[in-house]
Amino acid sequence: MNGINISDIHRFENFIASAGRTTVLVHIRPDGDAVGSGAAMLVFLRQSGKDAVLILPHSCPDSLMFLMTEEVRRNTLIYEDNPRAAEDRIKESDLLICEDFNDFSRAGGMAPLLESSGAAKILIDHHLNPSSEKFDLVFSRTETSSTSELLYNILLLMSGIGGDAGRLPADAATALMTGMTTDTNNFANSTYPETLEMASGLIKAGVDREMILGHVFNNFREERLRVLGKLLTDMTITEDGVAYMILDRKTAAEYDIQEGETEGFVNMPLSIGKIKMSIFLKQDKDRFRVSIRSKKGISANGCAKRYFNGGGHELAAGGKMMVPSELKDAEDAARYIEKVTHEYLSSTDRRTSLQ
Ligand SMILES: [Mn+2]
Repeated sequence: MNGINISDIHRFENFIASAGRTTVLVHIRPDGDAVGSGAAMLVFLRQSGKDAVLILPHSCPDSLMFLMTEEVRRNTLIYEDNPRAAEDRIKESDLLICEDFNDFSRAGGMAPLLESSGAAKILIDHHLNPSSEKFDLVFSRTETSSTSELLYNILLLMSGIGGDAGRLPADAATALMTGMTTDTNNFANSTYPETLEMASGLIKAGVDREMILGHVFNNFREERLRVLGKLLTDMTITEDGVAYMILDRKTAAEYDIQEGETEGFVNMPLSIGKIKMSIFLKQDKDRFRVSIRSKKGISANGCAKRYFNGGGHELAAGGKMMVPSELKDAEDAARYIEKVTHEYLSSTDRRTSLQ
C-alpha cells in the first residue's frame, strides 16, 4: 500500500516493542501537520501501553489546541518553555521518532543532542531530500499530502489495526485528519487519490471534519484579517508574474500579529490567474522568514534553495534571510525579490519535475 514496504513496518514495530522510552519530535514552529502527526503518534504509542512523550520545539498554536487533549498535554514537553526537561527526555530515550522534517536542523536547539544521541532514530516525513543516512529507519514519501497521510498509511499496516481506520484511537484519527487538512489547505493543494481515501476512511471511522474546520479555518482573530487586507492592498506584482508581500516588524506590532497568524497568507495571490509564484516575507527579530508558493511548472523549492537559504516541496517552500547582513530592511527585501525572481524565471532551472 502506498509504496510502504511491509518489512519496514515490521522493523518499526520491533523498534517500538523493544524501546523502553520513546520520544516523538516535530519541527520548530509546529504547524497542523507537525502537531497532528506528532499527537497521533503519541496517542497511538500510549494507547499501546508504551512510555511515550511528544516534544514540540515551540508551543502549539492556539488554533490547534483542540488536539492537545488531556492525554496529549500530560505527555508533551515544550522545548522553548522547558529546555532542560526536553533535553533530559531525549537523553533517556532509546527510540526517537522524528516527524514532518527532513533534517535534525529543523528541530532547532535540540539538533546537536539529536545528532549525537545513541538512541534508535526513525524518520517519517514528506519533504524533499531527507538526511536518510542519519536514521535507522526512514519512511519518506514526497508524493503525498502530508506527514499525517504517510503516518496514517503506516499505522493502518500495523498489526492490531489491520487496515481498519476504525481501530485507530479516536484522538489519533482526529489529529491525522487535521494534519492532512491543514497541509493541503483543505484539499486545495497536494491532494492525491490516496489523500481522499484517507479522508474517506477517517470520516467513516467517525472523525468530525466540521469540528476540525471550525478550529483551523474559522476561528481567527479580527487582527489577522485586517493585516491580510493591508498586505493584499500593498502587494506588488512583477512583470514576470511574481506576487510578493512583506510584513515588517512595525506593521506586525501595529496589528498585534501573533505567531502563526500569517499562516496561509502566501497562498492567496495564487488565486490571480497571471501569478506564477507568490512570496511572503515576515520580519522576525534578526531575520525575514520567507514562504514561497508556485504553480505547476515553476519550482518554489528551487527558488528557496537558490536565493533564500531554504527549500521544501516543489510547489511550497520556505527559507530565511538574516537582517541586516543579507537584507537591510523591507525596502531592500523588495529590491532583492524583484532582482532574483526575474533572474530565476528567466533561467531554465525554475522548472519543476511536475509539469
Ligand atoms: Mn507537513
